[in-house]
Amino acid sequence: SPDSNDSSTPELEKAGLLNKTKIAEGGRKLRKNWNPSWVVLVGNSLVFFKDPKSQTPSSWKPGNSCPESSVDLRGAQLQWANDLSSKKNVFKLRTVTGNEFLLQSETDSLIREWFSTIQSVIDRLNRE
Ligand code: I3P
Repeated sequence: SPDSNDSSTPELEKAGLLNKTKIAEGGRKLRKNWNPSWVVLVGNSLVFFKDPKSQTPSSWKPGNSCPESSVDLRGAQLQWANDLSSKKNVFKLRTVTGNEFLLQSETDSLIREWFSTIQSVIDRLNRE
């Protein structure tokens, strides 16, 4: 399309369902609370939405797809973290502000794709 290189329209890199828990906020440890999350990697951000399957029909109204939270990937760190959970296929994302998230999928190939795609965005931002 003619607008595909418009720098004001960040490129959608990836979207899908992952299990997510936040484990630290500003460096302070939080109690784990795993939940399915619709995760969207767009531009320099990872954006979290409520699991569409857990939403009521009324929450499908246009304009109600408000993100739960958004993570700036600039300066973020990504590492495999199977030692931090009894679940398999877990990685940790740490932001410069000291927020930490675990992301997980039962599907090996899927979690590897997410890891490498997020890492490539972090690497790109580090080169800027
Ligand atoms: C936690 C819950 C989490 C688990 C966590 C438990 O218990 O079972 O799923 O993390 O383990 O403490 P609660 O619901 O009572 O808070 P994983 O599934 O990632 O293992 P942890 O304390 O060893 O992190």
